[in-house]
Amino acid sequence: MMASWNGVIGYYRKFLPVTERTPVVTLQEGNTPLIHAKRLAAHICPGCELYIKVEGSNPTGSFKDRGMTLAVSKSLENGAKAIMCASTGNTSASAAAYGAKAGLPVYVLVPAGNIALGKLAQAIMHGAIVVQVEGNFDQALNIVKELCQEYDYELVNSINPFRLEGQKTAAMEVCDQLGFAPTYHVLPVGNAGNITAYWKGYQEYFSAGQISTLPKMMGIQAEGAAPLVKGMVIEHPQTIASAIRIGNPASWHGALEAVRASDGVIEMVTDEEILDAYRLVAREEGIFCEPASAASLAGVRKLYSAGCLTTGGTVVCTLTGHGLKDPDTAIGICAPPLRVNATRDDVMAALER
Ligand code: AN7
Repeated sequence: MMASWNGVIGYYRKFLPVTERTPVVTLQEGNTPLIHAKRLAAHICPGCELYIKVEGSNPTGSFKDRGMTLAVSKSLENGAKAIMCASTGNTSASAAAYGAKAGLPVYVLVPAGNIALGKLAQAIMHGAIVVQVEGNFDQALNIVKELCQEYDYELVNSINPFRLEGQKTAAMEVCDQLGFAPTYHVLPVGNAGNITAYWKGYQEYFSAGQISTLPKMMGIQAEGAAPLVKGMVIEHPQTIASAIRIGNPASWHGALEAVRASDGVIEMVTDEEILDAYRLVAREEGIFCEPASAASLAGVRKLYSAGCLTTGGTVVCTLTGHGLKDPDTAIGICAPPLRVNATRDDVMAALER
């Protein structure tokens, strides 16, 4: 795969709505690691085969790149003058990068004070026009929808169907890497596009005869931002996992349908459970993800404890974004390193402490 890898449109073209006339805008996203997480499994789901799909290894550090390559390519094909999105951070970072690559202006609305530092840095650095809105993601998305109807901007949030088309390739990749479909696929849920896209990918691979079983889809929300679990819009969503601080998911129906049709579950975890999993995967597996991503692992732990995961089953967990996006949260939960005089003895004393 490596020598010729040219992004998800290149590799999964026959499953995607592109033609020879589609100008492909790619940063060679996809082909991300699928890691057998034995040490972590011993802590959170002993007896299960746990695999981690490391989506933080995409070009801008999150799974959004799979959808953005499609959405931006189709925007160019359709003659859009600019692209626009609302974002809890990762979509804006990805839109900014792919928009730059396409030579399109990028307009981004983010909730003021509630996006991780690295994501803001990415959006600004790639030259997007970033507007911080005094409100939450759901409010920002409503404004973006209005403006995109009024002007010639292409909306690149996951309500753009091309986003989900691109993101479904992650499910196909998991099957290609494992050689079969997992028993369970667990992922964090915010705006609910990704779980919808994965289910579409699994179903299409099943129809194409590439896999002979389908996984149960397990969606995990943060307790303070769990509209799908609670069955109601959350007016003021709260969680340390800022990426999934969303109270009215756009793909509400798609997510619940994926869970229903696959005989899966939708579950929630507390911020404390998220942070425990966030630290544990970093320490046991050498994988640094962002807090929202760790919700999936916290979910595995909770579902396993509740007896919802069969021993011997294959559990694939998507870690959606890279830990470096949100250094503040990491530094905030770890003890700061000791600082000593530059002498051998002081350094040794520190190591022995
Ligand atoms: C790391 O960037 O909604 O359920 O605006 O960044 O498909 O929304 C991000 C979502 C999970 C949830 N993990 O995925 C945005 C945005 C990470 C994320 C999700 C997001 P969806």
